[in-house]
Amino acid sequence: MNLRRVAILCGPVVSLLVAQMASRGQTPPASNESNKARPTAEEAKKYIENAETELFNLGVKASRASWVEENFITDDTEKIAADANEVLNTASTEYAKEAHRFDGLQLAPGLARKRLLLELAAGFPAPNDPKAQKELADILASLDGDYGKGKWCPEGEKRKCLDVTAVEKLMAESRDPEELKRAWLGWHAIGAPMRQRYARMVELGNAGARELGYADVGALWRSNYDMPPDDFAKEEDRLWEQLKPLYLSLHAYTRGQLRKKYGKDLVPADGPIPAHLLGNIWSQEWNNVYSLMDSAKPPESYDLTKILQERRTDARGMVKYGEEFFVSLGFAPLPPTFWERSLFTKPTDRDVVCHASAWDVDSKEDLRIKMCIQIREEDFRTIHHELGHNFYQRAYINQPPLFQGSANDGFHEAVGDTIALSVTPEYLKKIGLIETVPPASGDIDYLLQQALEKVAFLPFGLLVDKWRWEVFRGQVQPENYNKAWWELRRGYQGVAPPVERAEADFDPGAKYHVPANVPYARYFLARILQFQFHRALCKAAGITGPLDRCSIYGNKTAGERLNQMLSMGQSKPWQDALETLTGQRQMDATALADYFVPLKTWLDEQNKAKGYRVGW
Ligand code: X8Z
Ligand code: ZN
Repeated sequence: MNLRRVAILCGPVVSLLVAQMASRGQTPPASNESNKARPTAEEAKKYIENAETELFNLGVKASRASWVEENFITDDTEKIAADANEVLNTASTEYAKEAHRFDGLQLAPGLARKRLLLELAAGFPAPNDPKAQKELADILASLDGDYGKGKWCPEGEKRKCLDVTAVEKLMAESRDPEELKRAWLGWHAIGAPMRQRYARMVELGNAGARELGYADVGALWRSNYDMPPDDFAKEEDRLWEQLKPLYLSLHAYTRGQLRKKYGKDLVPADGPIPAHLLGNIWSQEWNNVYSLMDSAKPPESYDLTKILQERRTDARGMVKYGEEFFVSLGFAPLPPTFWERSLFTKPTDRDVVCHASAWDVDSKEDLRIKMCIQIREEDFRTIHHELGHNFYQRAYINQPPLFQGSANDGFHEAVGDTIALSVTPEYLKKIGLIETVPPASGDIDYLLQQALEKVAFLPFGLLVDKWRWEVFRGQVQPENYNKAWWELRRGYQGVAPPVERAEADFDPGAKYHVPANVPYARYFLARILQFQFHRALCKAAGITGPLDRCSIYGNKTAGERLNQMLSMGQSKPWQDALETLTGQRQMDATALADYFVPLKTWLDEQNKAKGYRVGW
C-alpha cells in the first residue's frame, strides 16, 4: 500500500495525530526527546518496520472510512472519514519526522529505501499541534465532500440540478455556445465557497511541511521522484519543450475549426480559445469536439459510443471488456468482491464522489472501482485507466507495505492508459465490436482523435501543479489565486474563460484534484510514460509497424514483461522499474512524438493551406 495516499488511487490525500492515538490506547511514535543517543542500525530496522505495520493498519481503517464517505456523503460520514484520516496523517507525519533520526546510518539497501519512503510518507503533513491537525483534517474532508456534492442548478429550474456527470455530458454534447457558457459558469461557481478553506489548508500544510524540513508542501511533493526536487521541475519542462510544437499545431488547427463552427466573434484567429467550446468543463481533453473537425473520415470509420449504446452494453459490460483485456495478457481475473463492492453507476438517492477512482481497501485483494459510468467511448477508456490501477495494486501485493506503490505516481496513472492504447480498430474487430477495420488511409483521422485526447491534455497536466507549487511557495497569495490560474491556463494551454473572472471566483476549486488534494504532475508524466510503455510492449510482443496500429491484446510475452515491472512496486527507484520494461532510464517524449509524426505533418499542411495562425 502506498502509505502516502492509503490504497486509493485518484482519491483524496489523507491525514492523523499523536494525541488522539495515545487517547485511543495506541502507541505514538517515539519522540525526539527520548532518543538522544545515536541510534543503531538494529534500532532503525525495528523502528521502520514497526512504523510500516502501524501505518498499514491505520491506512486500511482510513481507506474504509473514505470509501463509505465518498459513497454516502453526509455530515456524519465526512466526520468519520476526517477522524480516520487525521489519525493516519498525523502518524505518518510523526513517523516521517522521526525517521530522520536514522539519516546517515549505513543501512541495508532495502531498509534504506524504506527509510526514504517513510520520510516522504506524509502527503499533506499536519503541524505538531492537535488543534491544527483537527482543523486540517476537517478542511480536507469538507473540500472533498463539497466537490462531490457540487451541482449546477440552472435558474428557474430548481428541481433540475446537474451534478458533475450531467454537466460533463452537456459540455460534451451541446453545440449551443450560450448553453455551454451557462453550464461552464454554473459548474465553476462550486469553487468560490472553497476559497477561504483552501487558503487555510495551504497555511496548515506548509507549517507541517516546514516541520519536516521542506520549504513548503510543493517541495515535499516534488521530492517523490528519486531525484533532487528542483531537477524534477526541470525534467517536466524538458519534456514539455519537446512536445510543444505538436501541441501548437493541434491548437492552431482546432481553433481554426472551432472558428469555422462558432464564428469570428466567438473564436479569435490568433488569440486563446474560449474554454467553454472545447467539449470539456476544464478544456483538458478535446476529444468531444472531434466531430467538428473535418479530417477525411474513411467510410469504415466508426463511433464506439454509438456501437456500445446500440448493443445496449451496460456499465458492468463495459468493465468486463476492460477486465478481459488484462486477462488476455495473463493476469488473473478480478476477485468476485470487485463485482459485488464496486460502484459503477451513479445512485439516484444520494450524493457520491463521481470522479473515477480505484481502490484496494484492505491492501490485499479487496479491489474496487468507483465511477459513475456513462455508456460512451470516453468512459470505455477511463475504465481501462481505473483497472490499470487495480491490476498494478494486485501485482505489488507481495511487497512489504512501504513498497506497495507505483515506481513513481506517473507509473500508476500510465498503466491502464497503456492498455487503452491497444484498443485499436484491429482489437475492436477481434472482440466483435466492429466488422471492418478502416484502411491505413484512415490513420490520420484516428491519430487526430487520439491527439485531441492525449496531446491536448499535456499543458493542462503540467499547469495544475505549477499553480499549486506557486501557491504553496507563497509566490501566489489568496488575493491572486484566480488571476494566477488564468495566466497559466492562457500561457500554457492557450485558452481563456468565457467571461472575465474575478477574485471572488475560485476556478481551480472546480477541478476535482484541487479540493481533493491529489497531486497532478502524475498525469503529465503518465501521458509520456504510456507511449514509452506501449512502444516497449509492442516490441516485446514482436509487433512491428506503426505504433497506432499495434495492439498487445492476447500477448502473454508482453503481459509477462509488464507484470515484471508492476510487481516491483516502489521497491526500487523508478529508473530501475522503467529500465525493466523499456531498457531506458529516462522519461522520453520521443515515443509520444513519434506516434504522432504523420499527424504533425498533416496538421502543419492543413494550417498552412487554411491560413490558420499558430500560437496566441
Ligand atoms: O483523475 C483522473 C482519473 C482518476 S486517477 C480518472 N484523470 C485525470 C483527470 O480526470 O483530470 C485521468 C486523466 C487526468
Ligand atoms: Zn488514475
